[in-house]
Amino acid sequence: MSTPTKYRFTFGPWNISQGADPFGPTVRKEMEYARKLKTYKELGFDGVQFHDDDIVPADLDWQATLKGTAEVKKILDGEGLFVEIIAPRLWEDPRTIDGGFTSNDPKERQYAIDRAKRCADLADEVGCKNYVLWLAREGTYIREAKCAKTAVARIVDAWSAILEHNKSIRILGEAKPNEPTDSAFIPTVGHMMAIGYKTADPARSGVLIESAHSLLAGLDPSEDMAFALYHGKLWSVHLNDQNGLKYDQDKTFGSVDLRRAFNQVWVLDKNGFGQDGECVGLDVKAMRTTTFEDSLKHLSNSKTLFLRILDIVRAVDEKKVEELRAAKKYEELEMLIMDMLMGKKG
Ligand code: XLS
Ligand code: MG
Repeated sequence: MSTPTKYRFTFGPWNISQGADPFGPTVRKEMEYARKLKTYKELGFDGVQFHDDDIVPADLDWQATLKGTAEVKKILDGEGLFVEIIAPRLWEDPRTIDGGFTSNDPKERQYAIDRAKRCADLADEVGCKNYVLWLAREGTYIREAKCAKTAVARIVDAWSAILEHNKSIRILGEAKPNEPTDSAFIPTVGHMMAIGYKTADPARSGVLIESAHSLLAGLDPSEDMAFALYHGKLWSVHLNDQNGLKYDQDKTFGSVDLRRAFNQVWVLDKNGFGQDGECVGLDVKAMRTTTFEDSLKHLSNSKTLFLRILDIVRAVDEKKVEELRAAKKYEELEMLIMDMLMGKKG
C-alpha cells in the first residue's frame, strides 16, 4: 500500500445516551441535540452517522421534513461535519413489531418499504451516499412463525426497491445474528454479502461490519472484515468490543480483548480500508454507571485505543513477519506480536 491511510472517525448521536437498559430507566440527563453535534469536533471526530429520525421525526410531512433537515444540515456545515451514513430506524415503530420487510402483515411491509425509500430521499438532502440497513427485526422467535425462505426473498426485494428508488446511494447491510429477535434471517456478514449479490444492483450493495455482531455469531470480526475487503465490499465499520456470547454490549473498542482489536486494525490497515474515503465508525455505549460529565469518554477512549493500536500495527517489522511466515515459525511470530502489544519496542 502506498501512503498510510489518514483515518476519519464517525459515530451516531445514539452513542451519547441516557443509560437506560431493559431493566431500568434512564440514569443521566439528556444532552441537548445541538450540544451533541458540538461534541464531534471537540472529541476529534470528522463525521456523523444518522438514523432517519436522528435528523427529524419520521412521521413529519415532506415539507416539514425538508425544513427540519435543512436546519440540521446548517448546524453540520457550521461544525464542518459530513454525514457518513444514514439508516432507516425500522425497529421502533408500532408497525414494525413483527419486523419491517418480513412482517406477516402486507400493510406493515409496505410501511417499511415506504419509510426506507423516504430515508433514501433524506440521504440526498444531507449529501450522504452510504445507506445502512440494519435488519433489526427481520427474524423470528420461532421458526414456524414465518417462512424463512420467503423472508429472504422479501429482504432482497426491499433492498432492490430502495436501490431502484434512489440511484445515487449504495446500501451497506449490517448483519447481526440475534437481538432483538431470537433468530435473524440474515445473521452474518457472509449471508449479507450473498444478499447483496442477488439485488437489482450488486455493484451498489455492500456491508458495514460491527465487531460485536460478528462476535455474537461466534465469528472473528477481523476474519469477516478480510472476507468483505477481498470482495471490495467493506464500506464502513462499527468498531466496539464484546465480552463473550451475551447481549450486544457495545463496549469501548479494544477494552475486552486487545489482541482481537489489534487483529481488526491490522486487517483494515494492511488492506487499504479508508483509502477510498471509508470511515472508522464507532458503535459504543457508556457504562450505565457513568455520570453525565463522563458520558463521552467511551467515544474518545475508543478512538484513542484505535490510534494507539494503529501505531503498534505500523511498528511491527514487516520483513520479520514475512521471514517468520515463510519459515512457518508461528510461535515466534506470536511472541513478536505479544511483545509489541506489551510495549516492547521493535
Ligand atoms: C445496531 C446498529 C444500528 C445501525 C444503524 O447495532 O448499530 O444502530 O448501525 O441502523
Ligand atoms: Mg452497529
